Amino acid sequence: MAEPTKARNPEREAFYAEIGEHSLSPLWEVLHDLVPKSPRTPVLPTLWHYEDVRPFLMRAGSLITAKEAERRVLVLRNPGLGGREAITQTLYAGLQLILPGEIAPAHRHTQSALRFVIEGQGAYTAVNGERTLMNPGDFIITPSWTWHDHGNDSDKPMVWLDGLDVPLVAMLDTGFAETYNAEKQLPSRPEGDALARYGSGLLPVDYKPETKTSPVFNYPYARTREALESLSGAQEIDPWHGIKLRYVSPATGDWAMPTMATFMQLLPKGFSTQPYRSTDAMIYVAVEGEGETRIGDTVFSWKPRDVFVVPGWTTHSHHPAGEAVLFSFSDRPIHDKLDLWREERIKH
Ligand code: 1HN
Repeated sequence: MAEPTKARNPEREAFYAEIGEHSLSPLWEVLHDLVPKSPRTPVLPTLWHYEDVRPFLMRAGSLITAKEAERRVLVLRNPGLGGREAITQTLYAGLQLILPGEIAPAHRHTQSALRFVIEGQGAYTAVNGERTLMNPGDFIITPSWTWHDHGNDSDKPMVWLDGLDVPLVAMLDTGFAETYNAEKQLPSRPEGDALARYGSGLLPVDYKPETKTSPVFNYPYARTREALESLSGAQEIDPWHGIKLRYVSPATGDWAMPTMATFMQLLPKGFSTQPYRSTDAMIYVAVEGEGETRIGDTVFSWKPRDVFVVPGWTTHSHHPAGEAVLFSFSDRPIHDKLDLWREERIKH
């Protein structure tokens, strides 16, 4: 800390100890920690290679069933957060495995969840009575307080990344949860209903949003990839982002989820991003291609299915070996809504 520390002497120490007994403390001893000149995060840049984690996931698969576990997930714990179930200060992430024939039983909670599909295809997640089949690269939403269950009717393991606002909801003391009265929900709408109603540049004529979460709950990778492909020949490629798109709610134009921002970006072959930082810590999943990301003094080499974290307000740049596609998410909507979000585009 640049600020001079206040002198401590026995009289002051005795006073602090005495008032401590009365649930009081001297602000002047901690003022500059409470009000830092710029963000000082305990979150550490961290990389999980999928090929290292996958054997542990499969071992978990023979150790416990999805039914007994309720959710068979290996949590991606940020080593800077002292053993908390958190990947950043506000967000949680984990890799969930569901084996052929298994069901992860229905429940609901106030925490919002996103799924980013990593491996396998043909398992489903059901949200408030509508099923969607999961394919690699799909971004799927389980909005706050919606019933959800997952099942794998395919003949291969399915793995996806869960991202939830668990630490945020815990900090706000707003966690509620319920279990459903059956293992799985009976479908009340056909598959593809939400995408047809809300995700085709059209909306039902009298539609009014009832919640702050997008009514589209599966953004299929095939569509996202097609959009990026069409733009890959574009002239203006952002020096800091490459070709970066954000997922939005078609009902509001706002982020797809109230607490989590989600993005997909294409980095053209031979392109490196310029150094950049923003207040929101970012969780990245490599989808296609290989490359390196420099985060402060740390260099991570990634390939498809690897997950890594960029702490908030930490300068980073991406250096793909060839064309690459990255998915990412953060708590940026919260920063935005509280007028706290800042970014810095650095020029070399
Ligand atoms: C949850 O409900 C799921 O529904 C996954 O798949 C991970 C982590 C913390 C709390 C609830 C799921 C979760 C979770």
